This record gives sequence, structure tokens and C-alpha cells, in this order.
Amino acid sequence: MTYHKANTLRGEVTIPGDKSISHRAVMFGSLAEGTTEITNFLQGADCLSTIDAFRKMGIEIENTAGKILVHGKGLHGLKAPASVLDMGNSGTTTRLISGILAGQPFESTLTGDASIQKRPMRRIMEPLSMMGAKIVSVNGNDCAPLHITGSSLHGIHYHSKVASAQVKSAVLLAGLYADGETLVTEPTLSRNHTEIMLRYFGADLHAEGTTACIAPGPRLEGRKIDVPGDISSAAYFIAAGLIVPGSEILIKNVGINPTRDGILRVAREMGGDITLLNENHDGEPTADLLVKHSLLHGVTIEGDIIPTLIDELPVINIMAACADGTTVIRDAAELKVKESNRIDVMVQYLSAMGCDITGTDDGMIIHGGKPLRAAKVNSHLDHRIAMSFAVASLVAEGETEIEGSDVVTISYPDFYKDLTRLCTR
Ligand code: SPQ
Repeated sequence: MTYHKANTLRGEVTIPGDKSISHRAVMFGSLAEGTTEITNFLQGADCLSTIDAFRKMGIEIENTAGKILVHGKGLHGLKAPASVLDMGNSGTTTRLISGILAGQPFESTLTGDASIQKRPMRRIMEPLSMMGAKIVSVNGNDCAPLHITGSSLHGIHYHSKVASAQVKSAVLLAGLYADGETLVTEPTLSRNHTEIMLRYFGADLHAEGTTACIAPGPRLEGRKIDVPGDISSAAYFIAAGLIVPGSEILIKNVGINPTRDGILRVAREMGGDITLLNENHDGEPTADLLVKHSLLHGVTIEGDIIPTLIDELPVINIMAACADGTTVIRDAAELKVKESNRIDVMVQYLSAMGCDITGTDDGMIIHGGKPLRAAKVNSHLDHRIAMSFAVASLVAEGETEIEGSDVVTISYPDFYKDLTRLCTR
């Protein structure tokens, strides 16, 4: 697919449902008793992998226009899958489901695409094994395929080395099946959708600071969940609206949970003109975002804010390339173990576009303000890379080609359609 410079961006966009929340709604709905009704579910390939996995374990899930109905069978209602469970490209499905499978009375095997088979699973294998789980990497490389033999589990207090919602969630979900309390402490707080939603379903869970604690077993009950728009998907429109001269766009119904809103804080610190409208604080908070073109300047991004914007760093790189001065990103080594190595890939292609960017062990340094020129980019099977460079193409001179651009189906199937609709060229 090829992309050209945009004149300006104008209009409204409604962002599809949050990927993290959509996954969890299907998973927890499957473990609950009764029906869970999910509206604004993200129909992206990752979340469909989650639906597929639970269907293979005997859960009836209706995916009708506008609504998902999960007919949960309770904490002990899953059946042994007849075949290998395919996680597709989804790290969230792989790691969270492992926590659930660790406590089931059956064996299962998980696999996924080329990207998932390279992502580190030791981070969940270690705590789950400490709880008594039998979980092995079939190829002995600490990656998927994983073979899990369900076992009786013990409560532990796990001190995670990484601030990872996937690690935290895997341990808390296993904790539903343990013989006592399970606690997870992380170095800084990662996204807390699991804690919020498990409590809403009736779990005995409390969280304080960077520690979450769950007690095993009260029955979970089916609920109604209206998924907010995904701030990680909104990020591409925030960046595009800020960097393309003359732009003004309204991004509707965006989740602004404080464990996910780092992009807003950083964009404003860079000088971005973003106004929050129609804020709603019932359950997961949401707002409409009015974004206007702004002259941006470089900033330093490090420390506790990193987990709140980890998936937005590729597109923040694009903003930094267009900003005056230097942006330094530190404490983001996790970027290396996402769908691609997001430090290497961003450095490779932003350099090709004429940006002065250097990769470091845990981030990047960008001397912004040089005009960007079109380049040939490869998505590396990474939706966030494809969408970030589609945004860069809006300000680059010439025709940017993105190979593997259809990977956006992972988290935002209509991304190009929505972006093109707002652009005048
Ligand atoms: O699901 P997956 O493939 O890991 O997706 C990504 C993404 O960019 O969409 C990461 F590559 O998001 C993760 C995120 O980085 C989704 C997630 C979650 O839903 O719990 C948590 C984060 O990962 P982690 O490893 O920090 O827990």
C-alpha cells in the first residue's frame, strides 16, 4: 500500500473498542455464570483469537452485529480443547489464557504466528510454575508453543521484574484457582483493566499501589460491558492531528484510564493542543478528544509514565521526529519484545525517512525538526509499526510504501478507511 502527504485533517472519528478490555470481557465472561453482553467489542484479529480459543473449550459465544453474547459456564466449566489453541498474533491472549489453563483439570497446547513464537514466555512460566503449574515451552526456547498440564495451584506473592499487565493478569487469573491468596507486586503500575473488570464480575480482588491481591474462588457473574474506544488506536489520530498543519479533529469515546493515558500527558507536554470533552467517569473513564495542529517540541519520557504509553511509543516517535529539539525515551526496553523489536524497526525506517534518530538499550534519542521524506517500510508483522508509518507518510515528501500494511486488522481493521476519510490531499 502507498501513502501520500496530506494537506490537512478535518472531521470526526469514532475509535473502535479497546483491545485489552475486549479480550478480558470474553475471558472473564467465559469463566462467569450466566450471560455476558459486550457492546463495542473490538472485531480485530487478536480479539477474535480469544473468542476462538474459548469456543474450543466449550463456551458458546454469539458474535452478532453490534453485540457479543458470552454464555459463561463458571470457573470450572471449561472443557479440554480437542485441538491446539491458536493465539494468532496476540500476546495478551497467550499470556492471560495460560494463567487460566494452569488451573484446569486438563492438558492444552497453545501456539501462534511467527511473531508470537518469538515473544518471551518465561515471564509467565516462572510465576505460574511457582504456583505449581506444569507449563513447558515445546521447543525449549521459553517461547510458544506452550504445553500446559492443569494442576492444583498455591497462592504466592510474586514480585514481577517487569511492569506488565499480561504477567500480572496471568498470575491473578491463576489465583482464582489457587488454595489461598495470590499477590502480585510490579515495579510500576501497568494497565489495571483486569483488576477493575474481575472485581466487577464479583472476584474477591483488591489493589493498592503497585500490588494486587486476589482470593480464590467466589463465583463470577455474567455482566454487561460497553467497551470504550481504544486510546492506543486513538493515538494515531492524535499524532496525525497534531503534526499535519491546519488540522482539527474530534476523536469520540476514547478510554482515558490513568494507566493508559500517558500519550495525552506527553502530547500536551510537547505543546499539543488537546481538549477533553464529554468526560464520563462511570466505570472505565472516557472522553471525546478535540485535537488541533500544534508546533511541538522535544521532551524526555522516562520512569513511571512508560507503562501508560508503551504501545504508543512508535507513534510518539513520529511526533518527536516532527517536533523541534530533542526527545529522549528511556526505561522502555520492553519495546524490544513486542510484535517486533520496536526500537530497531522505528530507528531503521525513521532514519530512512531522514530523521535523526539513534536507538539505545532502553529507548531512543530523536533530534526532531528535519523534514521527512517518503521511504519503503515493512511492518514486520506489527500493526503499530504499520499505523505509525501511515501517520508519518502524511507529512513526508513523496510516496511512502508500507509492505505488510494489512496487519492493521489485528487491532483496527478500518484504520486506513478512517484515516483517509479525514485527509484532504
Ligand atoms: O497482545 P499484544 O500482542 O501483546 O499487544 C500489545 C499491542 O501493541 O497491541 C503489545 F505488543 O499490547 C499489550 C501491551 O503492550 C496489551 C496488554 C494487555 O492487554 O494486557 C499489555 C501490554 O503488554 P505487557 O507485556 O506490558 O503486559
